[in-house]
Amino acid sequence: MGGETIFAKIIRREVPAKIVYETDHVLAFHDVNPQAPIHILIIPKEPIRDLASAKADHKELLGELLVAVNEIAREQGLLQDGFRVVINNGARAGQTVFHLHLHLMGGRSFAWPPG
Ligand code: DGP
Repeated sequence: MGGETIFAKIIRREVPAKIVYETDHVLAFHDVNPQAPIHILIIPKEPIRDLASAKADHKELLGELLVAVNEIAREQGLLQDGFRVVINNGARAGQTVFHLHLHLMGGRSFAWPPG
């Protein structure tokens, strides 16, 4: 249910995005509405609606997403300074695009708890 999202169009290059990383299964690009000096979205190419929809079959893919975060954080020079990784699951948690994505943010300090 729900149809495809803007991220499906980005994967197909029908909507432009500043892509920073791509493998067979994963794509990463700058967030159009950045909440930090560096704010990158890491997504599976497979249109999984949210984290809660991921199955045991997605174990390898979920691992690939975190490996991608790590590589991108290094490429963006964030390892020394620290960075934050966020998944919003569901509208109440702030999810607005229903295609699983990880937010990688860095270049500033972050409060905890996040509010
Ligand atoms: P979330 O609220 O967790 O669902 O995050 C969705 C993010 O997606 C939000 O930070 C803004 C970003 N976003 C929405 N539409 C586009 C788009 O067309 N291009 C890019 N690059 N980012 C988008």
